[in-house]
Amino acid sequence: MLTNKKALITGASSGIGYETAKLFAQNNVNLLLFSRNIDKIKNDIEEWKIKYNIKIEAFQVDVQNLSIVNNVFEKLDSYWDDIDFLVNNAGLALGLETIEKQDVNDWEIMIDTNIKGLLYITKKVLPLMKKNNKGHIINIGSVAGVWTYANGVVYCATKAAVKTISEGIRIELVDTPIKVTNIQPGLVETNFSITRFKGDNIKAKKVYEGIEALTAIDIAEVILWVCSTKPHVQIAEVTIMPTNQATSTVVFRKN
Ligand code: 8X3
Repeated sequence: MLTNKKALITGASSGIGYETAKLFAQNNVNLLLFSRNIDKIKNDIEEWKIKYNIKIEAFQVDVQNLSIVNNVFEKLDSYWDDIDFLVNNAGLALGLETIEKQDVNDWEIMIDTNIKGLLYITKKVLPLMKKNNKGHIINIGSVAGVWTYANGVVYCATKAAVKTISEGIRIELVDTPIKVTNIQPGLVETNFSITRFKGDNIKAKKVYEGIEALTAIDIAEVILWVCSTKPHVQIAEVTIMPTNQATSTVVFRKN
């Protein structure tokens, strides 16, 4: 069903971004992949190209950096002028501390990546989608954007911004065939917490203790589904949590 479609995925070398790239490849979607660590998946890329007979181009891009974003779009092959799916996945949480204890530099990185980076990429792709009168933007938000929690206030604020930006773009595009979806996952066991705790694996593991967390594949499957709906069907938001999670902080853990 998605054969010959074209997708741009940011943050494509790990977690939800990687699994979405892999699942899209398996569904014969041509891929434009951005990541800060794109070399990490260069073997996968070569394998997917051959196995699924698709075009893949990958670039080292830090979405926080506007000139890098502008440069990569300048040198892109015109093949990518009609992207069908933009998956704005690049994002991260840094630290779990009160506002007064949090590192300001961590705030800058979260705001620059999760909000500004998403906007920079969207600003480049949206005019092409409008010109072609087709497309679908899939933003990766979070339950953190729905239910604020202590010690993660700035991260929560960035994901609330993703929700607002998704809503706003959806309003601006109401008279077009372009869809906007905000995916809001809860506990997903990826390197998310390892990044948040700056490599402290023990702290990171604790986040997923006593609960069967979601996997990045679970989220990739939802992304594939929202991308597979009929042209008149727009999935606006998906909030997806493990069965034993009810809000960002209400979690039942088995001992
Ligand atoms: C990730 C989920 O609950 O750790 O966005 O904020 S949570």
